[in-house]
Amino acid sequence: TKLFQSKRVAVIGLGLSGLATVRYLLKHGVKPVLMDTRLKVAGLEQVPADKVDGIYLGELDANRLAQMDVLVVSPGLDPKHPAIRFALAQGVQLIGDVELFALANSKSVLAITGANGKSTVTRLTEFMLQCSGVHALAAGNIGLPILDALNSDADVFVLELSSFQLDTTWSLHSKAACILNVTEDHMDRYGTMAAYAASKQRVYQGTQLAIANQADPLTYCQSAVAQLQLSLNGTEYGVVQHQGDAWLQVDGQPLLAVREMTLVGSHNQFNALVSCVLALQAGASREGLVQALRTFHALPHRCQLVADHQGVRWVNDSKATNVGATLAAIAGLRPEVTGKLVLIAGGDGKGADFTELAQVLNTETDLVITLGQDGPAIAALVPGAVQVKDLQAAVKTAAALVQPGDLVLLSPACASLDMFKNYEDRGEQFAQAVQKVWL
Ligand code: UMA
Ligand code: ADP
Repeated sequence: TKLFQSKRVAVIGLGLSGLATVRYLLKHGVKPVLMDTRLKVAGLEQVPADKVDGIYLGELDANRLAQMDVLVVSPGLDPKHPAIRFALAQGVQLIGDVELFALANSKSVLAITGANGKSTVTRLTEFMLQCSGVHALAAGNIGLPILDALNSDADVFVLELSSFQLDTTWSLHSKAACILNVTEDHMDRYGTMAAYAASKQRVYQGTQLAIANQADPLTYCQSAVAQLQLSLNGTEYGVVQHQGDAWLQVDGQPLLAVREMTLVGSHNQFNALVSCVLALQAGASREGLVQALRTFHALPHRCQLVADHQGVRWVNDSKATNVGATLAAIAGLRPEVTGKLVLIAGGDGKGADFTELAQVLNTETDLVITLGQDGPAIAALVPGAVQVKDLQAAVKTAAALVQPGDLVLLSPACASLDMFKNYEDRGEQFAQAVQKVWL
């Protein structure tokens, strides 16, 4: 931050990470200018107005931005905003909160990105390290702003990084970094898969070990660092037959039986393998890995069982905000369903192409119920799909049709923002609606 003390710094976007950035800069003697495109910003009252160099709400003023030396831009704001582009063309520097973290941090870092599975791998890796007696802390896109994490005395930071955060990061060094998968998401911001994949590739800059997904060439590291391409079929790392059972294999040795893991679905076996490699790289023990895999609590809103009533299971996968996540949830759960699989999907598709869903919806699900802004686009793929006006109606429609052995899965393949506060709100409303149908 000494670098910034004599500079004019603007913090653009005053959400969780923006406010953490303001606290961080103030603590280090930088007096920033604050901006947000919204007219009303929750949490702004926490900012000591007399300590900052002005607060500007509403449409960004290109000339004001051009007078700055550095813009610290929040992940939720597209750096292609015309006012930001104008300032960059005048030579103003663009960074994000992860870059500020990287410039100040001296502890070990593990970096995780991907279209899906980030939060699961981040929490599981943190837990494996903790079970091994290593003081690890998860931060970043998972919720704890990365600059707040700097205040902790953790020895290892396990960072969940979104492509938005990676776009404004240059100096991050990590012991290991992984891209779990690159399936379509955020097309409203990136336009093409190539641009989205290029953003994810930035996680490999400055890492000692790149961890890629063998099944997904877009995750392969393009630069010449040590690289591991993981697959469930691998012999060093994978799932192997041992003592008549399927076991996770780590470093060429069986680690534990897959059925002893609390996480379910083949996508989670892959997540577990990646977490093992990451955690070992930062000092975890094999005993710690085993203990973590046996006791890890699956995160809420990710293929979470919310009710098991009269032989019908209701599963909340509200965090499935893109097509790839919904495909993984269906593939992971279908083998466990003896009766019908009913899918509830739809919401804000963020410009996605849903055609990849068509085949799976027609062959692997028995009924599709759609809602939200892009519900019609999904319904159009499946003859017999039922369109409803809200989540309560979706649950009622499903409840009227299900029989013992059936499973109802909320896995929207879409963001929630057209109808809900966020994906958590959507998942909670689903769980409440499910409880209500039996009253
Ligand atoms: N916004 C404006 N104008 C602004 C700034 C923001 O309208 O000037 C809007 C954004 O479009 C967005 C909202 O405000 O709808 C929040 O944006 P933000 O950048 O202020 O977000 P933060 O509150 O700082 O939260 C961010 C991450 N959010 C985003 O990247 C959108 C959080 O990830 C993260 O947990 C937090 O920092 C702490 O690091 C959430 C997320 O949705 C979970 N991430 C996306 C995803 O996972 O798909 C990328
Ligand atoms: P993220 O933080 O990247 O959104 P989460 O761990 O929260 O990822 O999982 C989100 C959803 O993605 C889950 O609900 C699940 O359906 C799906 N998912 C989880 N892991 C994987 C994976 N390795 N590959 C594909 N889909 C996955």
